[in-house]
Amino acid sequence: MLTLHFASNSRAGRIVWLLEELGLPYELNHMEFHPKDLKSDEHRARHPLGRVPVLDDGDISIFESGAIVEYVLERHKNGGLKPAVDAPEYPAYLQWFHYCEGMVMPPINTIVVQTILLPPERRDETALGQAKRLLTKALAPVDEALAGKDYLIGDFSAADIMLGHACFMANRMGCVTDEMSNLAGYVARVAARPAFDKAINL
Ligand SMILES: N[C@@H](CCC(=O)N[C@@H](CS)C(=O)NCC(=O)O)C(=O)O
Repeated sequence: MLTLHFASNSRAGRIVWLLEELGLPYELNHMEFHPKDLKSDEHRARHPLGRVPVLDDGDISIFESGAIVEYVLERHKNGGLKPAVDAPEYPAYLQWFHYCEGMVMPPINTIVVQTILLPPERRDETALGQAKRLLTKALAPVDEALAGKDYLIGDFSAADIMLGHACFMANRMGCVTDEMSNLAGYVARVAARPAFDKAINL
């Protein structure tokens, strides 16, 4: 049985979304997004930094959302969500899958720190403004790539589970601008998927 260590409004939603899309059974350890749960000895034994998501599969325990997605697809996939290695879409699939944590999440992390996690007296407007500008810049190529496509490589794939989730978060933060009409349509399509809706509302 798969057990997902999860907190609401976090990247752990990507894994719920994935498991729901694949129709795989799983148990949820629903923790609070609070140090009392995430930084407990019990959770630090699963993740050295006390973060989510973490997935247990029998004796195996794995963290890093992208690694978990790849692990589930390779060991438990139930029909797709990834092009074949020799398919023309494969390089773009890899690129957008990794663009998520590599380029889009770093400014999102800063925005979360500067608007939610830090107490108001320690927040820095300059750092916040920089992160918002960086995020808007990082989203521009995604908007361009989506021209004429419903999803990042045409058909829905695990790259959408990674980057689509990040784009949804960016949109919530007001960083998908009016000029990014492809991206706005994409976020709406992502949000309309029942598996995503379940994941985001847990
Ligand atoms: N690159 C990691 C990031 C994990 C991460 O930072 N998770 C956040 C939630 S989105 C977390 O657990 N934060 C708790 C904390 O920083 O204390 C991944 O993709 O899994």
